[in-house]
This record gives sequence, C-alpha cells and structure tokens, in this order.
Amino acid sequence: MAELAARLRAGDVLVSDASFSAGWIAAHLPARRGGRDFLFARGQGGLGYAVPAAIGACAARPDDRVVTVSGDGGFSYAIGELATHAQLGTRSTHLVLNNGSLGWLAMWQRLYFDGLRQSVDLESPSTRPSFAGAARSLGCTAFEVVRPGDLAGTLDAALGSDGPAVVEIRIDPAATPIHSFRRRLAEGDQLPNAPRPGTVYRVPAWHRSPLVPAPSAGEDKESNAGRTQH
Ligand SMILES: Cc1ncc(C[n+]2csc(CCOP(=O)(O)OP(=O)(O)O)c2C)c(N)n1
Ligand SMILES: [Mg+2]
Repeated sequence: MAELAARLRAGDVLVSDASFSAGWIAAHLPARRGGRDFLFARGQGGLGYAVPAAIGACAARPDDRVVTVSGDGGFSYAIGELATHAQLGTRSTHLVLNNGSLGWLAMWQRLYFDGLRQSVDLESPSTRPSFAGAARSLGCTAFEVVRPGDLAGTLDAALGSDGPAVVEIRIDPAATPIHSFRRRLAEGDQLPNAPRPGTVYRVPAWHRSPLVPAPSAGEDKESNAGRTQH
C-alpha cells in the first residue's frame, strides 16, 4: 500500500472491492483532494464491485488514471469484465491482493467457530489459480509479484501501461487491516469471547425491523410475506 500511495497523484480514481481491500485502502491511501476520487462497495459490500465499477469510472474520467484493489475472491467474481476493459483500452490498473483465501470469512470462522476452516481456501497444494494468466488471456497486460522487492518496479510498469494492466500480488495470508482482529490474535486464545470496546466482532442479536409488519396470527413464520416493504 505504501508503494501504491507513493505513486498516486491528485486526480487518480481509486476503486475498492469489498472485504480487506477496503480496509487497506482506507488505512493507507490518503485522499489528495476533495471530490469523488474514492469509490467503495458500500451498502451490502458486494464482492466483484471494483473491476466493473472501474469501467464506469474510466468512461466518466477518460483523462484520469483508474486503479482498483481487490482480493483474489472478489476479483474472481467479475474477472470477465477485464475483457471489456481490454476491448475499450481503458487506462486502468487492477491490483489483486492474493492471499489464497476468502480471508474475511476465514477471520470470522477463526474468531467465532473454534478455529474452523471451512470452504475458504481458494487454492490447494496442487491447484493455484493464476490471475495474471487469466488477465493476459482476456487481453490485458499482466504482472505477478511474489517478492516485495519487485513491487515498486512492477507498479511503475503497470501504471505506465497504455491499456488495462493487472498486478497479481502474493501477500501474507495472515495480513489484515482490521486492528481489533490483530489485537485478538496477539492475545492468543485466552480471551476468545471477551468484549472488546469499539470492535465490530460482537454479533448483535437478531431482530425484526420495526418497519416490517409482524406476521399476523397463523401466518407461516418462515414465509417471506411482508419482507418486500422497505
Ligand atoms: C457478492 C458477495 N458474496 C459474498 C460476500 C461475503 N464475503 C465478504 S468478504 C468475503 C471474502 C472475500 O475474499 P477476498 O476477495 O479474497 O478478500 P480477502 O478477505 O481475502 O482480503 C466474502 C465471501 C460478499 N461480500 N459479496
Ligand atoms: Mg483473499
């Protein structure tokens, strides 16, 4: 993130995918001016937001550079949209922070389900998707960074590309921008459920929205009746 921050300038548009990418961007990439230069997948935090949203950003701001940051999971959701970037020749750079997993979900499983690790790995010892390879086959320039020392030069090359460029960056699978989670990890398993003021990891009790009419007597409680009102 520091290497990216050093290369960004006022007028660049940053588009964040959901999950840790949003935290990495918010914590490490400073806004250089007022205006709509940072786009986040707020609301429901839908994965796969960044690459398609960047098509719109490129159309709206054709003279500016557009940079996306995604995890490997979120990037997979909309990877086909790279073909449209290639077709349009957008001036876009797409960073994929590849930790080999759905890291956010792995974090929750570890915190709340006794160290469970279920359906969060996106690779195995025998299969490892190549996002750079997929990007190349969809018509983009692509790079893969495995050693930290290669990052700076690769970012320069990607940001200097004429058309869309994808940079797949292998990152530490344990890295997270969520500070409260880091604190918890540092505490070990001694206090797995201790209340942490200010953290978001206390699951709130489920409750029905007061705006949704309560089911009438006899109505099947499992039905969706009444849920379409907003
Ligand atoms: C469309 C959609 N599906 C599922 C989710 C639930 N979800 C939130 S974070 C996450 C994991 C994302 O993994 P990745 O993009 O690799 O980012 P990481 O957490 O590893 O940094 C998932 C599946 C979501 N937010 N949006
Ligand atoms: Mg991931």
